[in-house]
Amino acid sequence: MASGRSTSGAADGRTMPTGGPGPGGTDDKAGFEILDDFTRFSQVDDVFSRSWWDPTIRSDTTERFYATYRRPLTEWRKANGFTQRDYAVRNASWHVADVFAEMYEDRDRRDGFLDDLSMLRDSASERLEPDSPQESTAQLKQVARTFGADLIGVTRFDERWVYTERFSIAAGGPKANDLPDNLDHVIVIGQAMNDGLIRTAPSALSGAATGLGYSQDALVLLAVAQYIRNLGYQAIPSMNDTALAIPLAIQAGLGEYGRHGLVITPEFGPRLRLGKIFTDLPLVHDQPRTFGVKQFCEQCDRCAGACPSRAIPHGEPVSVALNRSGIRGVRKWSVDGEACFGYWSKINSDCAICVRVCPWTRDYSKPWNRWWSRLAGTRLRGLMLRLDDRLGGSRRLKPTQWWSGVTNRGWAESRPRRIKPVDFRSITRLFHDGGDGPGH
Ligand code: B12
Ligand code: SF4
Ligand code: SF4
Repeated sequence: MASGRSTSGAADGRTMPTGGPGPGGTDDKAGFEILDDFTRFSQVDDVFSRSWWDPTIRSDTTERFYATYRRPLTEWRKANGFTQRDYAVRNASWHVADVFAEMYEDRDRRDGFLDDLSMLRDSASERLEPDSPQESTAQLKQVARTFGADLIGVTRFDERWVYTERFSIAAGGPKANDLPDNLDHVIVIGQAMNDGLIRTAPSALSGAATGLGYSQDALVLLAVAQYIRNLGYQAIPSMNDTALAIPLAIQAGLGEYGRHGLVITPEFGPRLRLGKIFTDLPLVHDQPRTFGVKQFCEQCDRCAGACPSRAIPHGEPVSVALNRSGIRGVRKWSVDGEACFGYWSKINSDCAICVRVCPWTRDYSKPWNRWWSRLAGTRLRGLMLRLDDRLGGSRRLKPTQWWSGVTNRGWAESRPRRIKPVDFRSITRLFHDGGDGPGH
């Protein structure tokens, strides 16, 4: 990657002032609360990097966890969803993403995870000048959707979310995270994760939703970035590397932040993987959009109650980092990454229980779910939460059911056929509590 702007040093003239209003003054619209002690984050400190260099995280258990992604566990436990067949499908789903990640290991690169996706041709020498940024944005979105992007938004480059350093496996420590100059725009792309697989969480089988998300993301990001390069502009596609995806996705208008620390979108809820492209193609920016998630999470704590590692907070947003794997100076609901990853290592697969149980995870192609979300964003949110509880919206699909062809469970995916006989007393109680009543 061409090097120009070092993101690790002090302000370079375009650095956002800490505690500032964000690009274009979007912090208020995005619901961001950035405090004076804000400090940019280094990728060296995220839990995955720490599982390489930090003895308080790295252990025989974490080593085995990673090894299972190369060789399926055959004799681990008989549990439904953790058989050799489940590991086989999970690891196959990761295969394309793994090919890119391992392609340049000899150059100390892990494309898509610690380094940007670099398997690209150079930009065309002649630039095609668009009639207007509006036109190039519309064309970009049309191309991206055609290439398979489920969601796409554009925001201004915001250095606050760029990692100060990357993690070098060879050095077991930091390496530079340099971006070329003038990449003023960030395109954020969302890839929906497979609903049936997510419904089986926690299981090795549900990990296939993650792998598939990354493999599809890599292909879409590379193709869209190459399109931009063919127009004569710079484009750097990135999956988990380079910058924090969540604040960028919120600024680009993809969705709102939830208690479980994930972006919730009106189209897929939190069942989404995020990628981004840094570019100098002239583009117009989307605005953050809110649809009632924050107020809903204030009443709901289903993810916090369901998390087996108690990593998700029950209370108010806080500004203290829980450990060295948390960013400093942002008031938000924060997940304990050490605890979450500890659970993954124990079950030898990633977890997505918080995605499965979130009432916003539903099939929005169904009209009753679109109605549910419209009402969940109003004062009827308490009622909508209880309705989802009552109808078993967060239920787990047994992996053996998935293997026999069932891909949904509960009313959020299919029309509810067998609703329990109407209990008029409980309905009266629901209305009596009012839409804004306490959560469950
Ligand atoms: C490392 C990591 C993890 C680690 C460790 C996190 C850590 N603290 O080190 C663990 C194991 C916890 C993890 C788990 C999961 N992850 Co993860 N993770 C990442 C990764 C690669 C880096 C994030 C990071 O550096 N965190 C370290 C610091 C910054 O963490 P933090 O202070 O707690 O901040 C978190 C949030 O509060 C938010 N955030 C950070 N700064 C700011 C600022 C503002 C203003 C706001 C509002 C939010 C915000 O982002 C951070 C995400 O960890 C990102 C990809 C990326 N580059 O962003 C994916 C990512 C966040 N993970 C993702 C997902 C889906 C998951 C899982 C569901 C696993 C799965 N099966 O897919 C679980 C969910 C756990 C949970 N409820 O949060 C998605 C989220 C998509 C979405 N809908 O929002 C991402 C974006 C990956 C992707 N390519 O799509 N993850
Ligand atoms: S992924 Fe699992 S362990 Fe991690 S926060 Fe979500 S529910 Fe908890
Ligand atoms: S489960 Fe409830 S509290 Fe958690 S993110 Fe979803 S709506 Fe918010």
